[in-house]
Amino acid sequence: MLKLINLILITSDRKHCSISFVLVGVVYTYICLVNALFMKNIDIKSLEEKFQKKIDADIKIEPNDWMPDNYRATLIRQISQHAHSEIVGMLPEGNWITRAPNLRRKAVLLAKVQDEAGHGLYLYCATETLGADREETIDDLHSGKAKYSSIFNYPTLSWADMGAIGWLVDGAAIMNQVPLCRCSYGPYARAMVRVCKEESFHQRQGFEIMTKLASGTKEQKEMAQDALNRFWWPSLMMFGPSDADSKHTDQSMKWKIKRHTNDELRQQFVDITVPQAEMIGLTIPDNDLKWNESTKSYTYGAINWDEFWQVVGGNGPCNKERVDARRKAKEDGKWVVEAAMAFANKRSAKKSA
Ligand code: FAQ
Repeated sequence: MLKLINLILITSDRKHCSISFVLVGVVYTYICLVNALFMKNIDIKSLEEKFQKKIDADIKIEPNDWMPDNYRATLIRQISQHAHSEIVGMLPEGNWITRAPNLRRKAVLLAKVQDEAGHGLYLYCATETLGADREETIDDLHSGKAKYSSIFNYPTLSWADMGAIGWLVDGAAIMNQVPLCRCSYGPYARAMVRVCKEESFHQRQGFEIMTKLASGTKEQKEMAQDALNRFWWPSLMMFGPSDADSKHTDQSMKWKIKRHTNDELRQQFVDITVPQAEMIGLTIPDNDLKWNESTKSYTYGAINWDEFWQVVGGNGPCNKERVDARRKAKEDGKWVVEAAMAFANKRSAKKSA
């Protein structure tokens, strides 16, 4: 660079000399910028390599560790969708608390719905460890920007639906969430351990309701069969699109956020659930369902993916009702937040006085 400046000084008159200096300055700044960008890319590449090595060695990623931006964004999307699902998932069952057939059933259902609220709270906390703002996350649900599980956009028409939700929906949730206990992101994995313990209680209470109804009067058995008919296919859809259409699976598996593909988990769910239905004398509503001796698993009929994408896109039977209920809950609960804040402020003012 100095040689170049010297050459300009020797060979140029005053006017050309200053133009040349400007040009040299521009070229120099450009070279510096390209260099900085190149170095930054090398730095990020080596950080990414170190990060992937940790993942490959099954070392958990913790909130203060370096992580690629897309890993963070994928987790915020998945965990917040999961949190919203727990909270919206309280609505279809909450609808039956006042109509439970006896005190025992009412107490159990109440406890289950409270558990879902707890799951939502752990999961919102997990998104906060990634830098997400809880209020913004919840606003995204209320504005329709954020997704939540498609299953909760179906109505609960009879008491047997409480059985079907516990048995099938919590059953599918466990199938999907047990592997999440080994997710590479520490706070999510740890939250899932407790969530799965509670979900397995939920699954058993649902199966118990179905067993009782299926062995009850003709009307009760019909009610149980009707609930199974309506919840079977939406439960299979809970696992997400088929692997061919799942845009996140490949990367999420490399990062060990997901440990199995959507289709693998769906198949495991079918294989476990079909014998349970047979055991209680109910029929899975699928004419193409048959045991495949060579794969030692069930082949099942075609899933209506058009229905799935309609529901995910906001056009399911209850999408509007669900989001409206959550918005109303926020509005109605404003005074509680204000009272809690006033109390907290008063207490901290007292402490500092
Ligand atoms: N509903 O590329 P993929 C429960 C979206 S909790 C709506 O395959 P990914 C407890 C997906 O977000 C139930 N949207 O995505 C309970 C993505 O959206 P984008 C919830 C869905 O993430 C029981 C796009 O489609 N559980 O039930 C659904 O790799 C009883 C492409 O999909 C969890 O959230 C769906 N079913 O795999 C409560 C578990 N499936 O990016 C009350 C954690 C996919 O285009 C009562 N989540 N999408 O905006 C996961 O394991 C994954 O996120 C999957 C989807 C497997 C759900």
